[in-house]
Amino acid sequence: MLLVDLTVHNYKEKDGTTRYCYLLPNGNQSPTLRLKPGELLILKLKNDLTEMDLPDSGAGHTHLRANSSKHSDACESGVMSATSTNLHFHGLTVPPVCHQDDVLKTSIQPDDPPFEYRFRVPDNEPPGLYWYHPHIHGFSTGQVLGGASGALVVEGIERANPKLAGLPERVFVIRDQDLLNPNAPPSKSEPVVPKTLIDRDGDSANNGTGFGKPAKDLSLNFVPVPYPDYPPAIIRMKPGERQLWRVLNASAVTYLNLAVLFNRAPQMLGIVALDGVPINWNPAAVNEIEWHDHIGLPPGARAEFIVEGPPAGVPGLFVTRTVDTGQGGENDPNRALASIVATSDAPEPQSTLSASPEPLPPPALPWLGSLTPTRVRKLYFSEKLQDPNDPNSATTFYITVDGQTPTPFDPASDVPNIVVKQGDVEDWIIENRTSELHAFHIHQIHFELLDWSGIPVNELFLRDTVNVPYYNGRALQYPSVRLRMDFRDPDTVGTFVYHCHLLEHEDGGMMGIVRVEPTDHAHAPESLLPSNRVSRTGHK
Ligand SMILES: [Cu+2]
Repeated sequence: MLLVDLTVHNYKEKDGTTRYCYLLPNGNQSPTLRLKPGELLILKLKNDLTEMDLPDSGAGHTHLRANSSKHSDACESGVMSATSTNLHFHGLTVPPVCHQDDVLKTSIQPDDPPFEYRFRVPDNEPPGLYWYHPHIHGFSTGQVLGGASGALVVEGIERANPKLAGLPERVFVIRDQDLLNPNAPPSKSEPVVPKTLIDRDGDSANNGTGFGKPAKDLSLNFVPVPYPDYPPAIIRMKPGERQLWRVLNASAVTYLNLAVLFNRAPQMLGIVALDGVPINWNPAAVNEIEWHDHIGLPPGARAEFIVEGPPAGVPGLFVTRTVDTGQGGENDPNRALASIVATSDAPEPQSTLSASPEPLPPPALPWLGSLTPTRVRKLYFSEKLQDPNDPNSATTFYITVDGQTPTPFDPASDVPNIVVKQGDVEDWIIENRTSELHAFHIHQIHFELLDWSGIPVNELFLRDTVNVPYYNGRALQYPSVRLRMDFRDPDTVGTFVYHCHLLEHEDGGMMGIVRVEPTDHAHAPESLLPSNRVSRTGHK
């Protein structure tokens, strides 16, 4: 059992930005939670947020679902304000009910006593990197951009992949934040971006040049790497040492494209898990390690990979390369994250994987990709300027089930956009009708990427967040992904959300509701029946 007392706290920096963090009683920030499959987590969250004249994010409205008396039930209040908070455990297959992983109604206010999250990590949860962050609709961006996020490791990845036995491991959380030096000219070492390529935000037009002002600064485990000079953090390793790096993109809006360079030459990275699931979780997986020289990570996604330290004296660099996010997207240029310094006296990471792991039994359920989907649904991302004649007016963001009327997410309604039956698998085609990338994410479940704009890719591994390519305005068809969605686990029964993981888009309306109905109503726990709005308690 893991007992954690966290306080979510905010304060104003000298530069006027508001920072958020989770504090342990000893003052440590945003701890990495480590849990074994089957282990109980009891996390008490105290809301210590104060009003800081936050910039409006997204929809920006304060929505009171129900009665907002001072000590309203945090399970039912649904209050959405800048000082409300809650937690989402991204990637875990735990039930979408209050005190576990509900974000639709759970809302903790500053006056509330510490709120208890209590759940058992499922016995069959794949070992890997998950994370926690607040998920109050309309206010997620501000809190996550401010730093409210942390890693959660389900231990035992070396039991799924024996090649990892005995490796030292490190967890890297990459966050984004508002630019520290928004008015600084680009570094002198950069080529000058022609004026014609600069968009209205003052960014380079994001045409993949890799240069220009980024939309947000990045930090690596809270060490900021600010524009324009990107002074890197420092990672010390022993020369040639193999380590497992577990990297979380906890950015609110920034896409990453990770690479490790020695003397500027890209090195091979041995991917062993994506989005918390080992890539050899599929019994038919050919490789236990997939070697690539770069790894794309949309906001919310994770990658776990083997890195070898540079030879002694050879300078190493951990970087993110540019991502072409489309005309409507943010500028995500090339930039350094950390220098890798190899010396024989480098300290070892704090944590090492077991040297003689007991192998995990193979998954009990058949591989998702080997099944026939019960049905196929189509959804699409779209955007609309609130004043079509004013390109600077606010944008409304939509994710719409094909055939339904596009409407931004309505927190006052819990009418599902999609109803599925527990036990089913479905294929969802997600189309992008906008000129920027979106990152499709769904709570509670993982999926398999089958097609990329109609071209079969049939990935042999699972994801919970996937990039959807942007529309270039010319092609005859919108770009899309086809996903095999897995609703077999009984823990998925209930009502939860899918959304774009660029949190400005989610806050701005790009979210929908799915309800997973139990196969047999007669045996469903009362609290999970869709008509029941009174007793959504997750535990007693
Ligand atoms: Cu989006």
